[in-house]
Amino acid sequence: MRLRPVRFHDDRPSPVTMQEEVLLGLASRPKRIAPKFFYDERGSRLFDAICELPEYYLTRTEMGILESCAREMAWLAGADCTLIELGSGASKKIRLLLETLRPRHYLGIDISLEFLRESVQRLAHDYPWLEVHAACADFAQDFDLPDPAGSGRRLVFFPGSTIGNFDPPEALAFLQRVRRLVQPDGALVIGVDLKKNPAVLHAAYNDAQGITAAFNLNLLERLRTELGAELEPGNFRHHAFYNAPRGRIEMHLVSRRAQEIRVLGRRFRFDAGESIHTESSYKYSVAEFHALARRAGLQPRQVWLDAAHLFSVHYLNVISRSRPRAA
Ligand code: AVI
Repeated sequence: MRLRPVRFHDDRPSPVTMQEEVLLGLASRPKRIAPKFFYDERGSRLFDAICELPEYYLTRTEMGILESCAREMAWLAGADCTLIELGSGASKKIRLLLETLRPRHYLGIDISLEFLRESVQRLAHDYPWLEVHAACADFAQDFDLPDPAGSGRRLVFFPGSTIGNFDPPEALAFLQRVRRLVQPDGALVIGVDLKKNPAVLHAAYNDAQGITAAFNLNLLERLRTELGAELEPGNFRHHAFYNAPRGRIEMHLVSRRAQEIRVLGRRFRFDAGESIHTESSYKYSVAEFHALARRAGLQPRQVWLDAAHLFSVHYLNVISRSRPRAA
């Protein structure tokens, strides 16, 4: 069997970006580091382990929804589309869509080069009929897309409620960028975690095996190995809680004591109990998410929920901006 080569586009943020962002974040008050820096190779593997946890209902619930709505989604998307996945291509979710939608082209975009390379190679191997492209890029920022397809309708797939990791203005800007990417006739399929009993949320981000804690603390290992930071990860602990007024889970790395760390020649002081805010995970009601999508120029076409209303999958079309015809 002849394997088609994967077309690879490297648009990685340079290491300077990570250095600058980390220094800026540690100098700000409260201290913060963006969640995209969780995903080095180990971080990506820890995240995969999180997705298998009994408490982390998001992944399996979204998968269940996709299984029951994939045929309807294929009908909405039509034949021969270009499927663009934001995030890695390792999951069962993209395989389900590839098998049901049978797109002509697939483009996987991820910030972790190693992870992306591996996952798209596997897709290319398993789906020889598919033209596979991969782009290593930070989709949280403006990025240029290689044009894999030419003409086919573009369907962007953004699963896992990663939209929840953006603050609302960033989420709006992101949806506006996706609209530009898929216009004039494309669509966005997006998984969005729903507001629910805070105890369920708390358990999902404080699992009994401590995998989420390891995922959070891995960020400090990354600062040590990649930026030569002088710090002791054991001097920090994982903390996650639901901030109800803001409708989000917050993850923090809390300093266990007063201490000083050094990063790239700069010193940063921590009081005991002071934290680095490492992630927000916003939860939306269906109505809140529809309102956000419409503000971005996307028209809700369909929404699918699980029976317990834990999670939602939205199909959003581009709102055409054509001028009304003169009477
Ligand atoms: C990737 N993202 C949607 C996950 C979330 O639930 O916000 C990341 C995560 N953080 C802790 N557990 C999982």
